[in-house]
Amino acid sequence: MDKPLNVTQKLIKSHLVEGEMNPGEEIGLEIDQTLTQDATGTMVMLELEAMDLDKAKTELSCQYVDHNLLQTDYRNPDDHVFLKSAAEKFGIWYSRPGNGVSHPIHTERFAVPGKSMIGSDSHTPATGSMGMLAFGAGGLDVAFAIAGEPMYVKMPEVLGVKVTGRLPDWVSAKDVVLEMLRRYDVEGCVGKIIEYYGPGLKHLSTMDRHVIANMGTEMGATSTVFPSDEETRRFMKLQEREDEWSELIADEGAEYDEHEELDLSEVVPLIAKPSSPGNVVPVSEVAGSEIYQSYIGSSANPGIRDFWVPAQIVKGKRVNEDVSFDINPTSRQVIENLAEDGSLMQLVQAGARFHQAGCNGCIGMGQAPATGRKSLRTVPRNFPGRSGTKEDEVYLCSPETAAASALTGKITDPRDLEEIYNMGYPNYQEPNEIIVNREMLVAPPENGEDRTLDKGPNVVSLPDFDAVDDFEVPVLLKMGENISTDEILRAGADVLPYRSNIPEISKFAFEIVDENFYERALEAQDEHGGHIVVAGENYAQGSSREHAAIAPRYLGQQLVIAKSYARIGWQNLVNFGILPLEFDNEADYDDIDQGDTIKAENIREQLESGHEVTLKNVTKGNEYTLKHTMSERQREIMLAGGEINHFKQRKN
Ligand code: MIC
Repeated sequence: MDKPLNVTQKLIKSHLVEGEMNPGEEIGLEIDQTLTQDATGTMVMLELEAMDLDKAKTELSCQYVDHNLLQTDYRNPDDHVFLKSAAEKFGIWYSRPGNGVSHPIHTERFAVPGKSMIGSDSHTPATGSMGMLAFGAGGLDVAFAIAGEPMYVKMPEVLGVKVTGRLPDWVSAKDVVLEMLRRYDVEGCVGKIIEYYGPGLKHLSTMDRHVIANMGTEMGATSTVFPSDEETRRFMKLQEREDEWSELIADEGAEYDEHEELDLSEVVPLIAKPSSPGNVVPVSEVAGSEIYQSYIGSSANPGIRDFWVPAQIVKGKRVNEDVSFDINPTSRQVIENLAEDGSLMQLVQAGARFHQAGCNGCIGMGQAPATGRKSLRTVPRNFPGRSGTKEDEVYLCSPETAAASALTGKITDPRDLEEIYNMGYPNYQEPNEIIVNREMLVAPPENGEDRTLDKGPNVVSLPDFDAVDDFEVPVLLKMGENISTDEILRAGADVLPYRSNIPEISKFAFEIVDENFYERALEAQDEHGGHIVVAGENYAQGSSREHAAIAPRYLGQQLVIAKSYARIGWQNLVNFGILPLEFDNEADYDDIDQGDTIKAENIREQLESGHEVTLKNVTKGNEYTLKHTMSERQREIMLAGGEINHFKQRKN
């Protein structure tokens, strides 16, 4: 008899086109669906153009416009127009600006149990809430998937989390994932897929599972997977898609590489302090601090219940006069349902500032907090400066905690509402019918291949990059642990409009770490032909934005030496020909300083011959033997100067 399989193994096995399912080995997976959002999607469409693609080869691809929604000049709207033309040309669905956040909409409208997907957004694993195998990836990997190529990833280990019990009052799915973050921090699940199973799952709705799968990314996980069970069926029926449901559960006796147990009844209200999602403590530990903002919404708390519960909490009351109570509805569908059930009125009457459906302030596209003030948000991450305010103080919490704190003006454990307002916990019962809205999802035309792309002046084609060669360049930065892509190339309303313009966006590279980085990089490029940077563990964690590799590469970055890397960030470096080397020992990291000159000799031969590279520190007179974990296929990509050059070579 065949070995019993868990859900992750079943999903991988049914999509495996290259390699063996041995943890750590590179495997190739067939991809059924793709998701792109506007802030990364413009680059994906430019990449498809560079690859001369005629039509998407996937079963379904959808381009969402949810990030760059502010229209303070022509740039963002030009991108929207460009994306619609590209969606038509390449045969891709188009979710119009204002329709809402990609991940929950994809889960509601398109996700199908048993299918695979990659998306140019790190939170793509959210659809793992429905028994899908979904990965976040850099734009170029998504472009290749749209072109029908496999996705390559190191075969992950599977961390099985057995869920028991039932959540207490005032505690919700966000607290569950914060509990996981408390245990695993931001790098504890690198190289793993988290699979949830067990009797407790029946008390978690699909949108609760979405919250948990969405933020698995914050632990560095390759993905998160839930089974497709009766709850999935109920959800799909509610979304008028029951016919697309099928069961996908682990076999009796299936095993996991690692084990964890989570008793829902023991979870308490939790909060991640500034400025890392892994900085988790009980809300009670920080209760009492005054806040400036309470912000509800985003892909990390997208369900109707995530607005309904706060609406019940603030109903008939007024939020504190010093609090900006920002409500960011997930989608038009959510707005319609909140209007129908009265929540919208309750929120507005309590003082809510209602924004359009989309990601908005989650990536600093508006709603930046005031200087030195605390902002409580239900969003997935709080890396430094991401909100748009340089020295921000963003806390991540549940909608319950955000609503309670909006009322009192101080960080408040929602359980205290029972005493303060004599209030019982508003338990949400999802109705048997909801309003389903498909109106702003535009289906691709049958034959759009001849459509010309509508490119505004800010949509600039990708620059060409040279193949890797010997160098002698300065170390421009020596950084510490857990440097996020928000620090490498920040978000914010002033930067995001340049996502389709590499020369312009490169001016913001590493600005959070060093304000003068851009000028120093230009100088190093002129004088030495480039530069390198050094970092600690988990380099390039966080978002999937490939701009965090392309912009430094455009400024002459040859290589990064780090203690370790986040998966997507590492892959993006390889895709764009920046060599990702790893320290073999702590002493070498300690030895190397900002300003040192590093020399690489016979680098091509060194790469061809194995997994070690020796570099010389000319300033100190030392040599370092460093490692890399690229597969043979990736070494070829690196030698070609990146994936696009490699693709062109393969075609000729
Ligand atoms: C994020 O949450 O960091 C983002 C903004 O959605 C990113 C994508 C981006 O930078 O455009 C992500 O998660 O990948």
